[in-house]
Amino acid sequence: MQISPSLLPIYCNFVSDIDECNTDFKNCHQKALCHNTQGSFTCSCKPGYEGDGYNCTDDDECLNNSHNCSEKATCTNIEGSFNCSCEPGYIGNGHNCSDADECLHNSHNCSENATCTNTEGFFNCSCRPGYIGNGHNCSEFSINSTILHGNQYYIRHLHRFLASAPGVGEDSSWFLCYNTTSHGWKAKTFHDSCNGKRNTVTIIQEGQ
Ligand SMILES: [Ca+2]
Ligand SMILES: [Ca+2]
Repeated sequence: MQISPSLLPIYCNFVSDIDECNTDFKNCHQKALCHNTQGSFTCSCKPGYEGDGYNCTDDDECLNNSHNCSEKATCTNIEGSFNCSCEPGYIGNGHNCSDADECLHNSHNCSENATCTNTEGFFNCSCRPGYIGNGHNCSEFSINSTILHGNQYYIRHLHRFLASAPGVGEDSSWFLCYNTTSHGWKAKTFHDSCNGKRNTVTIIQEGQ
C-alpha cells in the first residue's frame, strides 16, 4: 500500500522545558550564573569567584597570581575583582606602568641649585659645580685659598671632589680618616689612618 506523505502521523513532544533560571527552583549561589538546559539547569560562579556554582567565594587574584597587573604595580584584592595601582615612581593604569620622568614633569624635589637626572623608578639630584650638599639642599661653596689662588681649574676640580663630603650627603662616599680633635696632632697617627685611602682632603679651620 502506498501512503500519501500528507497522511503520515505527526508526533510532537508536548513536554516543554521549564527555564529554572527564571524561577525560584534554582539554587545557584548569589554570586553564580544560572544556565538553563533542556530539562534542567547548571550553575557556574561569576567571573572573579571560584567554586562549584552552589558555593562561590571571592577569587584572590593577587594571592594566586591570576591578576594582570604590571610587574611595577601593587595588586589589591577586592570582592569579585582586584585593583592594580602603579608603584611610586611609575605612572599608568596599573596594567601598564612606565617610569615617571620626574625631571621632565618637574615633580622632583631637587634643589634649584642641583641637576636632576631621571632614573628607572626614581631620580637623582646632584649639586651643580660651585654648590655642595646632598642634591636636595645645595649651598654655595666658596673657596678662599692662598694655595689655589684664583686657579679656576683646581677650584672646579675641588668642587667636584667635595660634592659628597662627610656630613652633607646621606650617600656620601667620603669617610673621616683623621680628626685632630679626637686623634691628636700626630703625623704617625695621620699617616696610619689616612695612607692608602685614595684621595684625601685636609680641612683646616680658618685662623688656625
Ligand atoms: Ca578578588
Ligand atoms: Ca624616574
